[in-house]
Amino acid sequence: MQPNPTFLEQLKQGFMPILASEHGKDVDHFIFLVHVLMAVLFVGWFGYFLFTLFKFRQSANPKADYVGAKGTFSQYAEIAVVVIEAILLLAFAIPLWAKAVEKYPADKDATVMRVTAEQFSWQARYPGKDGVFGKQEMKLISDKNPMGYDDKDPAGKDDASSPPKDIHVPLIPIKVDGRDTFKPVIIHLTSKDVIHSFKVTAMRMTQDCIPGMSIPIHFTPTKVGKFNITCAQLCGNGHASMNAQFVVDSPEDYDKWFAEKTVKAGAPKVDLE
Ligand SMILES: [Cu+2]
Repeated sequence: MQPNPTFLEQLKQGFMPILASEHGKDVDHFIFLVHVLMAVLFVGWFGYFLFTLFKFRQSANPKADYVGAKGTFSQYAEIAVVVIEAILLLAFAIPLWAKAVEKYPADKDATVMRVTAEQFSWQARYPGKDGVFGKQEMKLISDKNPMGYDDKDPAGKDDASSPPKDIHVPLIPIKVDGRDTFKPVIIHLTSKDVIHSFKVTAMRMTQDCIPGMSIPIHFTPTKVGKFNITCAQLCGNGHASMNAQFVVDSPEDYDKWFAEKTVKAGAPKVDLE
């Protein structure tokens, strides 16, 4: 399904973490370019440093020069660095960001879910077969119903919650404009308490979860597997224990997991650890 990686792609993958999302290769390409620039700067400036140590050594310059160096090379080098950084920003970083923002998939073409962060766990909610989440009301919020879901809303009857820290999505092959790809995933992120940050390195994805806000992210997984979720925002004493699993399943495994592990929204709430 995927073309064989070129030598350059293999080289890039060699020092990058496992990649399991479609847009991730653009992120990796960008990180690679930034590292190339950093390598050139490291070697270049270090060479320049050695050159000045040698050229301006005391034995060759017994008397201080009160005017100082008049060469313009370092100024040109600085301008070149600024120009290259501008190119990285304008030609690579901004288009990459624009692509993610503009090509937002429609709900009907995606796996949609909600993930709620809390000290110190994550919980996913799925809309069920109808693809619609149950209504939420501020006045319904209680200890047993922290997100204020309306139990009487028919759209919410088939909503389901997964066990804490266990989040699954199916890997569904689709065709877009004749090209083989997979069904995108949309996750609406929020938090019950403080600011957390949902990070799945394999998906090249990080987004803060902010109390009172629902922030959507989208990406296209490309591999089945278990990937780490980490909290990328220092959120309290248990911050380091917020690691969890983001599992990309084959559609069959996903259906099996969904039937066995998730709890219907109407049933007693799954206790968060
Ligand atoms: Cu956290």
